[in-house]
Amino acid sequence: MQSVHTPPELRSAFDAHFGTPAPALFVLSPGRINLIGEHIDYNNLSVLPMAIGRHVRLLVRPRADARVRIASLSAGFGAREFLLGREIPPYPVGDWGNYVKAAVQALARTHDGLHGFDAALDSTLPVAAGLSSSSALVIGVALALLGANGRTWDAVALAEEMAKAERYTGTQGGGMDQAICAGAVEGTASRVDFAPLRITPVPVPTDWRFVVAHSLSRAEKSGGAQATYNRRTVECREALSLVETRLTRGGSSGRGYRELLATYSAGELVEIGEQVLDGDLRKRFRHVVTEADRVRRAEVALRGSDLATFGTLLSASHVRLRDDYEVSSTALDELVAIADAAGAAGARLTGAGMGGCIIATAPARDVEGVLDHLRTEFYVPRAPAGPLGDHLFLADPAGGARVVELGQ
Ligand code: NG1
Repeated sequence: MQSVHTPPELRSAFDAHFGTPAPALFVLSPGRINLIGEHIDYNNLSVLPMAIGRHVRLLVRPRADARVRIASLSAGFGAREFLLGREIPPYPVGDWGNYVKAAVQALARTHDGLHGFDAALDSTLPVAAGLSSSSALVIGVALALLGANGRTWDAVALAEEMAKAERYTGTQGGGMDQAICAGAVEGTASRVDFAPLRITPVPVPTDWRFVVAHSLSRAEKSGGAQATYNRRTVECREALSLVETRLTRGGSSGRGYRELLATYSAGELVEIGEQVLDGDLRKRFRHVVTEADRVRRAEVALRGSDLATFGTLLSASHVRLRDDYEVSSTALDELVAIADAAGAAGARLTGAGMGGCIIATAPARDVEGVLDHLRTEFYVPRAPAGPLGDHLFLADPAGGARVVELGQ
């Protein structure tokens, strides 16, 4: 039995809500930064995320019945309680409990005879920051349920199942977040390929640093941001279909972006897009095909410890996300500009955008300068509430979600 230090405040919350006996499991489920490959996972194109050492954490006690009770320590979240089953009615749109129900309903459909659990939950990840707190919660709940029932799982299969499951909340997401959360290996980023899902660890050079800086505006996955996100997935499909129709002279080929990129270079596809598409669709298409190419080159740079090339690709990604995909914001652009001017090798928004965080990369010897500039030029004038370390921090490559059995 592995002994582990569980957070005392989480243990107190568990005891206050659920009394004795003590929790039996501790689940740690990481957030992530996406190094590069933004808004292309739902087009089945490869991406390069990295799990970070900030987590959704659950203390869990199995139950003998089908009830799930979960209490969050995060301010304003409260507790949720429902019955496990194959058809679980959702809470109102935007309720955090829907991420819990998403995982539980999906597993109830594929696993017979599951019992529920009681859990206290907290997070060292900022919420709605584009750091995948939602998928960390979904995967964390899945591990809590499987662990409480003594079931085993395969990280890749679970990630695939939970990517579909999370659509219960209304976001038509790709599978990047669930994959990196379930399948990350410490010390590495991962190339994630889709259809079928594959997770290939790529070591991160030990002298590379990744700064995470929050724009102080939330990247809400409900309401307007969710609608924009879902609209982008439709625009990508429309652009693809128009390009394919032209390339096959009206015949329907059923090919995807990946097949197009295997036949044509990104540059050729940009030209084809210019002939076939107008307005927004032309811009969305240009981002997608050039971003896929940047991911491929960024993986080569990462494997070759070539931070200058890697950083240039990150910065180019941000420009396309800002100008073509239109998911940046004034604050995100400002953070990127400050990081660039402070000597970062590259910087870009990470995650879905429309608020949330940027990442900036720099060699270890330069990173203090980047942090200093961000601190003095962005955060000091805005004086955000709470410790600065909640908004500005370094991210190290962490391992995937895990369950620890607690000794009594
Ligand atoms: P975040 O940043 O966690 O909202 C979303 C999607 C990803 C991916 C990115 C953009 C979900 C759960 N996550 O991430 O699949 O499409 O946006 O690259 O939908």
